[in-house]
Order: sequence, then structure tokens, then C-alpha cells
Amino acid sequence: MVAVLPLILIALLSTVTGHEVKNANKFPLVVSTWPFLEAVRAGWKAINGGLSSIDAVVEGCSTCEILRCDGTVGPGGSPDERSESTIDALIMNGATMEVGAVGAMRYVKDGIKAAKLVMLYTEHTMLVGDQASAFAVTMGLPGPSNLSSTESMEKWRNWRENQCQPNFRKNVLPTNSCGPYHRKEDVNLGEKTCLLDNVCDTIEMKSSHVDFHNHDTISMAIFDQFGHIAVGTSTNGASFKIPGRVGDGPIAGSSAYADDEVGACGATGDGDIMMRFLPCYQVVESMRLGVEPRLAAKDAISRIAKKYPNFVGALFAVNKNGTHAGACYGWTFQYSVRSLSMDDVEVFTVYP
Ligand code: SD4
Repeated sequence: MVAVLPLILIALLSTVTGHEVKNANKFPLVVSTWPFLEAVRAGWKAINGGLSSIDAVVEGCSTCEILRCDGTVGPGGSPDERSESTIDALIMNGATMEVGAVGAMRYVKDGIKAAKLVMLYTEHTMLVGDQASAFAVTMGLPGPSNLSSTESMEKWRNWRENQCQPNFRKNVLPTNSCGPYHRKEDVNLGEKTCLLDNVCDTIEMKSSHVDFHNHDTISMAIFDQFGHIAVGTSTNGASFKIPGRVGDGPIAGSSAYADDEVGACGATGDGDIMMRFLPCYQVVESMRLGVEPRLAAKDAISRIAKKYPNFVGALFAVNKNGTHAGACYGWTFQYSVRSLSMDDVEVFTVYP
């Protein structure tokens, strides 16, 4: 009977509500945002088969790009205001602190591979837009290709029919239209937004744009058998973003961070807000000071929620002993783990 069940059902479902999970047989270890089971299996297969943690992260995140996990990783998701899908991606080596990233990359499907090319073949950390795509193609990735899909175009058409609501514009007129927009003249910068007890004004602030049903980002940490860590992120970013927007995905310390000496973190959620706090850097630095993963994760999320009560976000934290935990705000979060002591991927649920 079990043999005929789809593999997805074999993955065990567990629940953590504030408990840390200690890993008996520590490494290798794969941890990822959301129940992206196939991506975690691919990362696990790669690291268990002897690939480096960097290459295993590429395998894992590429799997999500190819499968278009949740319709919002890889090509064909999250159209911008002009209907185009672009890709943000990051890879980081926790042994050397090297980082490669691409932001708002157009016409190239392979986000995580492009990020790795930036890390391996440039002295830079991030390339963006058309130039990121051109670099990726000259370094051997396929392209240019159209990143739109039937689904992304339909989503965009529905949004246009709904007078381009919701959108990421603020302090502009007209409000209920697709533009062209012009600036409101009476904007009082800074004062209006953060008055009350340092809480940023929730009346002016729109509610989060991150869709509760779309888990647009894979962020993955892989420890090899020696405890060397790599982290990676790949995402289409946010739906109906303003063309040119770069989210938290390619920002080291925001969507992901790793240091072999301490541990790793991966994040998902409202990137425009989250990148102002570098939550994954915060998590790793708290753990460096001896804070356990559960508290480090909670603290990083609370710092954001205190200033932005409408934000939506989540992260996982894992220390160099393989102990992992998650924290979230505004939505229920799930993260996936595969370790030696498990028969298959386990999915952990974290409640706000
Ligand atoms: C972004 N952080 O670009 C991404 C979106 C996301 O779940 O993670 N959604 O803002």
C-alpha cells in the first residue's frame, strides 16, 4: 500500500511550536523553507552523494526552479507591473563567506546557477537586471528566454482588470488606477511613518503584499559531513512589483546567511521590509553569542514585527550542532529538514 502512495505523502509531518529539534546524527543536513520536498530530496541526494555543500544547494534550488515550486520560484511566476517575471537569487559559502547573487535578472531561468557564476567567476557580489542576464549567458547559461507563463500572464491581466490593485506605489496619485502616477506634493518624509512608540504608522502602511497562499521563495541551507555550510535562495520576488525592484532574495544576511563557525539561516516573506533588518545576519550573530536557534529566530522576527506590525515573514535557524528551529509572524510557516536519522524529508510547522 505504502509503495503506491505518492512520495509526497511519505514525508512525515511534525509540529514544532517553539521547541527546538536536536539532530542526533548531525551531518549531512538539509534545511529549506516550505514543504519543497523534491528540492530537499535533490539537495540531500547531492550532499549524500559526495558533492560540495555549494553544489548541493545548486541542485536543491535548481530543482525548485525547474518544478516552479508553488508557481513562484523559477520562471513563470510573480509578474511585475509590466507583466514580466524576473529572478532574484543568492548563494553563500559559509566556509569562506564568499557570496554570489543576481537581482531582477531577466530572460534567464537559472537563478541559483547564475548566482554561483557570479561567485565563482567575478570579484563582485551581485549583478542586476539585463547585465546580470548578459553575464549569465556569456558564462554558459541558456538564454535569452521568455520567463512568462500562461499563469503569470493571466494573473497580470486579472490585476490590470482590477485597476492594478494592490500595488507597491505610495504617496502617488491617482490611487485606484494603473497610472501614469505622479507624486503627491504634501508628503512629510519620515515624520508620518514612525511616530507612535517607534511603531511605524499602520494606517498609512498598506497590509503585506506577500500572498498568504504563495510561498514564493526557496531558501536552503546544506551542511556537508564535515559541517561546511552553504546557503542559497531563489525567488521571483513579489507579484506586481515595480520593474527594477530587487527584493531580499539576493541580499546576504537577509534571505540567507551562513558561517561555518556558527550556523545558518534562511528566510521568506515580505522582502521589502525584511531586508531593512538583515534577519538572517541577526540570527547567526545571536547564535554566535550563544543564543539557541529558537530564541535567535524569534528575536529576529520580533525586531521586524515591532516596527512593522503588518509584515508577513518567517525564517529557520540552524546551529553548527544541527539544532534547528523556526519562527514566523503573520502566517503559519513550514520548513523542511532531511538528516541521517530520517527516512525521508520531515516537514516542521511553526505557528505565529
Ligand atoms: C521577496 N522574500 O522578494 C521574497 C518573497 C517571499 O514568500 O519570500 N515570499 O520579497
